[in-house]
Amino acid sequence: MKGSIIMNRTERAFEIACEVYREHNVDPVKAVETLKTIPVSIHAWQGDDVVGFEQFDSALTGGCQVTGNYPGRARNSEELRKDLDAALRLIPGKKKICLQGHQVDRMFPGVDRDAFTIDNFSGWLDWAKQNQLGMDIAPAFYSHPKLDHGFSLSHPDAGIRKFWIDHAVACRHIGAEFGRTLGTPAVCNVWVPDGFKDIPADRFAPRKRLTESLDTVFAEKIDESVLLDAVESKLFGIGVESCTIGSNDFYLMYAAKNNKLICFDSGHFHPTESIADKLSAVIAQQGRILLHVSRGVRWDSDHVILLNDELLSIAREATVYGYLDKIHFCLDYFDASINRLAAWVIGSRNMQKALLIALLEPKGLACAEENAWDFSGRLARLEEFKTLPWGSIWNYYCEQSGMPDDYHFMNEIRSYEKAELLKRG
Ligand code: RNT
Ligand code: ZN
Repeated sequence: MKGSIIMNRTERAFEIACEVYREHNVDPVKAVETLKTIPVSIHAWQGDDVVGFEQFDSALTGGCQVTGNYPGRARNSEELRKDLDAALRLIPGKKKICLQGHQVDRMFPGVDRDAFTIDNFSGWLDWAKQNQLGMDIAPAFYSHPKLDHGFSLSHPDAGIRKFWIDHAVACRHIGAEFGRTLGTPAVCNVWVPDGFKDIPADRFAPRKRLTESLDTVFAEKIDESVLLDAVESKLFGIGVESCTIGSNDFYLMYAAKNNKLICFDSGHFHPTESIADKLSAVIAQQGRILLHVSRGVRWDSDHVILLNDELLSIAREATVYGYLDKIHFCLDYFDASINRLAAWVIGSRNMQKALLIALLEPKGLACAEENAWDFSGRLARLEEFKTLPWGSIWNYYCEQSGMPDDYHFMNEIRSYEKAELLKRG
């Protein structure tokens, strides 16, 4: 770009922004190069409203739900891949796709979730290979008649537990196959909706059963070069307000003892509790973290993520200490009241913007003031960082990646909506 005679506006703004950052001892080119290497796993379930493609009417059996009826929900895996293709054209950077265990490509007579194999997901595998995408997976412990009274892995009945254990094992095998074929490990995340609406008489027995079920699910050792296991906690959900069996304390202990990834979902904690502070706490002592990046609003945990303080602090804490390789980013929200591609694109771009802002932070300056106990100076510094010209670096990055900037991407989404989504019944 330096050698070219005429620079366009984006390039001119980028050059000026680079001057400002260099004054702060930050190399924006390096920040962009790092950003390009951070995989963000995009949650396929925004596209089908977490309904899955098993072709039986399972949506109302509970455990996980979406609100809204915006036209264009993907009704099968081909439609979903088509929608993802269109969304991915508007999301810069390195991407993976995360599937729920019921977003099958095809069904076979008599084969239920407990016996799914890679053959149920072969279309996904071919597509991922063609598009050089990594894949992640999460067993779907909801929207199925075997979710009885809202219980799966911690259900008192051994037969029901076995069904869900087998589903989780099936998903681990499918994940391992994704990992092997695509050359990047698949993250397989276990989240169960089990819990009580009202105050239980016995919190211990279901937690003991959940521990035992998880031990069985993870009994088979699978090489971490192809599969990484994660477990996800939650404070409460609709219908399980009084007790969630898989609480944060439960899974934090489980992950630490069994060397699994703990999954922190930003919508799964008390509203004043931020997951950003948890990252250094876990990594200072042990391993790795899966982030489910989401946004809680009152009792819902799944709104499209915004470029707000919460997201900025998560990205900051994930990037600035040099342990980025220990953090896995997966988006997890579903809004069926807006265009689903817009939901994907806006949220994914916000994730990437937050990461870029974090990578551009003149960390050394604030740290020097902190180390000298100059907390007033540190405060002034951190506030100053907020007005640094990261937007010019972002626009340049989009242009370099052949993507429209934030001002223009909705045009593409509107055309796709007209050409494709509005035609779906
Ligand atoms: C639910 C959990 C879980 C789900 C997905 C669809 O509260 O966050 O991760 O969002 O399984
Ligand atoms: Zn989640």
